[in-house]
Amino acid sequence: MFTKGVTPSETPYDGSEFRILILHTRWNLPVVEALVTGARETLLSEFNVKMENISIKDVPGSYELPFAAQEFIKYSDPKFNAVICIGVLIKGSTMHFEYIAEATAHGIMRVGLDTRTPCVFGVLTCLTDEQALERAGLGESPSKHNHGIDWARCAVELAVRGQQGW
Ligand code: DLZ
Repeated sequence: MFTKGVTPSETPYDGSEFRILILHTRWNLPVVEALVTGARETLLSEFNVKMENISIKDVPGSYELPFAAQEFIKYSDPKFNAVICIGVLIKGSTMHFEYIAEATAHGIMRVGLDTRTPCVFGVLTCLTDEQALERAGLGESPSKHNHGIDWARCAVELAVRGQQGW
């Protein structure tokens, strides 16, 4: 079995001067909280981001993530180097899941492109509760993995490369 998630870059990225926003939902909060913790701890321990430079804000559901990210990016001063949008969508018996997942994914991408601030898509789109738990590192299987770790790595890498001018 290969390692789950993104392999850390061979480049030792330094996040010590970065301001990072972790924007998360309150839907499916126990799972979301584990993902937020995974992302925050990785920013602190792997990239030396300062505690006071990590802002954590919440919104009701995943659908709100793109709009809120756009507003925080627009009005924050000093600006954020990257935003990690975290949510958990779990499929129900209606079409709600499909609409929200697609709108959220496209919305987060658009905010990133429009604002030129890296916006990480940290939204799990799961068919079952068990899938969500596994991907937040809370499941029963040996291959469980907290994807918040990957999202933090992604945010810092994109922020560094943005600063260097790609
Ligand atoms: C309505 C809804 C449903 C059914 N499921 C979820 C979910 O699993 N995860 C999530 O983050 N949000 C869900 N929402 C709420 C929507 O994202 C949104 O908050 C509302 O539709 C109000 O715009």
